Amino acid sequence: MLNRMMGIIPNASEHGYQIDLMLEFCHWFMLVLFVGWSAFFLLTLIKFHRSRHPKADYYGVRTHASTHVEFMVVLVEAVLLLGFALPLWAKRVNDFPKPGSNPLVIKVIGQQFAWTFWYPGADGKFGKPNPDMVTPDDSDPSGKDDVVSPGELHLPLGRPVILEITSRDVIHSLSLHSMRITQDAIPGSRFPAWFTPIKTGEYEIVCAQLCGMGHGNMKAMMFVQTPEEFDAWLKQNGPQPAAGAAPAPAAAAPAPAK
Ligand SMILES: [Cu+2]
Repeated sequence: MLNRMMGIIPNASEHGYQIDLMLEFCHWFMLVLFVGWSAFFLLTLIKFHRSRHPKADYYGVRTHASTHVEFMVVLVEAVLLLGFALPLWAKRVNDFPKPGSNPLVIKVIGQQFAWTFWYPGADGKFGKPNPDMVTPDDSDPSGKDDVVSPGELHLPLGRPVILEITSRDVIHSLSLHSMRITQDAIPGSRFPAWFTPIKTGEYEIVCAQLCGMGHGNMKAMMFVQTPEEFDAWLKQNGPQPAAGAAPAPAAAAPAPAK
């Protein structure tokens, strides 16, 4: 409830509800602390006003109540950290989808001020990139079927996705709010992030790291589609048969060995 009041957008990933649960808990806890400390502050203003205590008492507090309250706050924070935050984080960094679960691996390249998404194509292998990092080198055959999609991240519903995130220039941060995923894009490094989309739809992608004058416009779109729609999109954007080529393979010359 508090999450919604704070304007959080609906979750669209498998693990997202756990993060939302933790956020909700955090918000309630902060609300309790805010009300508690504010009441205490007002109480001290009234109770220790100069008109009531013209002479300072240098001895101070004589009960242990505040120690107990502090201990409870530390305890709740420890539960938040050890019970929610660390297990969630451990799952993000340790439990990467096994090859058997057929994860879709996509390279993500950030630059001032755009995102490029690179799919490995049917062979499942990324081609060698040119020095510009966002176009495949023609000399590498495994890059022939790659799909490079500037500004549009298309994902199939229900299939685990591993994003390998890097940057061409300065530090950016890929933020998929609806997937509850944010990962810095750092030049010279490739950081993976994974999630499973569970809701079809169109979502906004933004840069979460102040990266220059155009940072606010560094947006892209994410489309979660049914697997059929996704395959159709990939095919449409993949290598097209050369114009005029015979579609029937029967009479065609044997394909060159790979
Ligand atoms: Cu950026």
